[in-house]
Amino acid sequence: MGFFSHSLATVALLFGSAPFTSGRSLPERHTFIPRQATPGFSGCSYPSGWQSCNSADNRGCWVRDPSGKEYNINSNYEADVPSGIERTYDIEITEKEISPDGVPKPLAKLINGEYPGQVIEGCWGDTLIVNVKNSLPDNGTTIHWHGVRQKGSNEMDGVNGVTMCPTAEGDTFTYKFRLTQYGTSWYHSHYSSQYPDGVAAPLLIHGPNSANWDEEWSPIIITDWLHKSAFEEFHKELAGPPLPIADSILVNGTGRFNGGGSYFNQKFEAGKRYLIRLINGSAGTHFIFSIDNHNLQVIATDFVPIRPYNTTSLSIGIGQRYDIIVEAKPDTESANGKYWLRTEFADATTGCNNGIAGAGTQDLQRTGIISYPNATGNDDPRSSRHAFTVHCNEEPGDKTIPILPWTVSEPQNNITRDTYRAGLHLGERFHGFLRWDITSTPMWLNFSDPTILNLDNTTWNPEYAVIDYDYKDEGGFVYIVITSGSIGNDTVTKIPSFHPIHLHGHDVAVLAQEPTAYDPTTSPANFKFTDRPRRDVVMLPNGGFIALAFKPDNPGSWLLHCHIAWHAGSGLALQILERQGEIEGANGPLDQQRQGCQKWDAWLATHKDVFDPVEDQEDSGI
Ligand SMILES: *[C@@H]1O[C@H](CO)[C@@H](O)[C@H](O)[C@H]1NC(C)=O
Ligand SMILES: *[C@@H]1O[C@H](CO)[C@@H](O)[C@H](O)[C@H]1NC(C)=O
Ligand SMILES: *[C@@H]1O[C@H](CO)[C@@H](O)[C@H](O)[C@H]1NC(C)=O
Ligand SMILES: *[C@@H]1O[C@H](CO)[C@@H](O)[C@H](O)[C@H]1NC(C)=O
Ligand SMILES: *[C@@H]1O[C@H](CO)[C@@H](O)[C@H](O)[C@H]1NC(C)=O
Ligand SMILES: *[C@@H]1O[C@H](CO)[C@@H](O)[C@H](O)[C@H]1NC(C)=O
Ligand SMILES: *[C@@H]1O[C@H](CO)[C@@H](O)[C@H](O)[C@H]1NC(C)=O
Ligand SMILES: *[C@@H]1O[C@H](CO)[C@@H](O)[C@H](O)[C@H]1NC(C)=O
Ligand SMILES: *[C@@H]1O[C@H](CO)[C@@H](O)[C@H](O)[C@H]1NC(C)=O
Ligand SMILES: [Cu+2]
Repeated sequence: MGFFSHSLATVALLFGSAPFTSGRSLPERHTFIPRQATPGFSGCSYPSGWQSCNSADNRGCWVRDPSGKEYNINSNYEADVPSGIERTYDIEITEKEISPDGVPKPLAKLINGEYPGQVIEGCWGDTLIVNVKNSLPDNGTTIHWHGVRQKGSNEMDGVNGVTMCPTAEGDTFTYKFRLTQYGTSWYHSHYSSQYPDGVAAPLLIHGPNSANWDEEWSPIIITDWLHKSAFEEFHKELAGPPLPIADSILVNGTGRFNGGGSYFNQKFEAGKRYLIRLINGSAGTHFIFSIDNHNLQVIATDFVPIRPYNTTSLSIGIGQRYDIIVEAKPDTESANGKYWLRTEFADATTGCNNGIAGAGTQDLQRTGIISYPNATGNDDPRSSRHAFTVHCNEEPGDKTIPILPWTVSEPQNNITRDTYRAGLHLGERFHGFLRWDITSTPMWLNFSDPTILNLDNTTWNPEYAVIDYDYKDEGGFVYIVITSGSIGNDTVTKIPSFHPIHLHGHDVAVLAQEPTAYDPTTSPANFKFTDRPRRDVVMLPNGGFIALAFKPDNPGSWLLHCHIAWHAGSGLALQILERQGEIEGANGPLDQQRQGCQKWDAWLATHKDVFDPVEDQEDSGI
């Protein structure tokens, strides 16, 4: 529903006694900006006297406090956030058979019984409280809130072996954190190969946008989908080739396989501008999104609003999000009022990950249908594809400029020390197999022994891949260089590939993203420092390198990993241990972690037949 169709309800809410569905009455607050009816979400709520300034013609404005101060698209959300409410959700992880593409998957692991799981919605400035109950018979679980800054709440980051033990069967973990950013993201399990089996859902934080729109869609997760268990498929990553390969593509939980299943369906009305939020929730596949005959106006990369730019196709890496606005304007090229929505992926010839059976076949690329009111019959769209090349490169860095760019200063750290090689580590088997890594050794965590309960340590098990980052907030930026494969005279050979690199607890500015080999002496001279793209997942080009900058302002142990589930499981991850001495003071108490670990250990002790860590662990744990 658009803003205007809601405006009567908005007025009623502003002047009535604002109902608030969490069951608590908050008479001192007003509820406004109600959006589409996601269960459990009743609109945004700010203190009495605050006014919404958001409308179809002014999406840049959000709220105005009684003094007239605006929170808008130009507000520095890193420093100043409106005063939201506490919002509580309950979710349960269960196992159930589903058939999203017509083929049954027996042991899908689901959030509240659905794939994708329910949208968790909040508003800029809110605090989310999410009770996550694990009802899986054979697995622990954790939930990671992808891209959420978690400033001062590292213990809510949801990474087993790092910030908590897995939540045991029957146990509940309560995540609580502040939403200082706004925009589109997702939440997913960080327990081994669990998210590709279904534990993933959109996370939507309402706030201003950098261009105007009339109506919005609920966020859509685009993903590759496996008919078999992802835990089973992961074996291929270790023992292959052949490597893990998905069976179909799902758009918002709908897909087709061998003529069965169905297309994603949505409607457009001429002249309306639609806000569409795209999330790449794949395990191994990079997609190019397009809609025949329509332009895409891109307004955000991950949680970062950008200066709008137009394109006909959008390359989205795993874990990345793009918010786009599409203006509906049917033309005579489609005689039956319907247009294809396409999610294409590159085949092996491009050097991209070839994650889906039948890559390049047309049927797989056409995954959705956009219909106009005059659409007729049950026939397929007759529209034709925009001309564009399929590749897995990032959108060009000179296009994705943040509304509030950072100006990156000299690094505090020694970038020679902090240059990491991501690749398939040749010459040595780790836990029985060749593996992907990014430090000297693949990550291998003990679920029962999270980093966060070892904060007195001065030395670390090398398999925890802990890197000490003891830098001061006031000292400016810290840089990280990541190369795809080994470089120069490295003694260890690592095989290069594309990797979507995700850092927890931070956004990173991209100082360089090059397809050419890194040279420690000459490459840094070409780093760029102004108007740089900023996000939380950055594509590392095959055989090239990226240089990233972040602010060391968030004490905690933050995972940095490849978001291809198979590579992360293999070991391609490290921990940025930021300001170790301040972690306990800056974050909340760890009682929940200690209790959760006791329950996990008790579950393990009685479930050795299901999972014996000594006998059965085969992946990094994440
Ligand atoms: C998780 O559950 C799957 C079955 O769905 C099983 O194959 C796998 O071994 C379990 N893994 C762990 C680490 O608990
Ligand atoms: C995605 O699927 C959900 C559940 O079926 C539905 O409520 C929602 O409207 C869909 N979103 C879009 C954009 O189609
Ligand atoms: C998702 O990311 C993967 C890996 O980067 C990529 O292969 C796939 O094409 C992406 N999907 C979309 C819809 O862009
Ligand atoms: C980009 O697309 C939007 C929405 O379709 C349109 O209003 C705008 O004029 C376009 N901008 C350019 C530079 O073409
Ligand atoms: C639907 O409307 C568009 C213009 O609004 C027109 O170009 C198209 O031919 C119409 N299609 C049908 C089936 O009437
Ligand atoms: C930076 O780190 C490298 C590699 O660890 C080391 O050889 C070099 O001496 C360091 N430079 C400075 C200025 O500390
Ligand atoms: C994992 O850590 C726990 C707790 O420190 C310890 O008891 C257990 O022996 C460790 N497991 C392995 C396989 O090292
Ligand atoms: C913490 O230090 C102890 C003692 O040196 C060591 O045994 C343990 O492995 C360390 N923990 C981690 C997670 O590295
Ligand atoms: C590799 O080592 C050789 C011999 O020591 C040296 O001449 C060359 O500069 C080194 N190359 C790089 C890229 O460091
Ligand atoms: Cu990877």
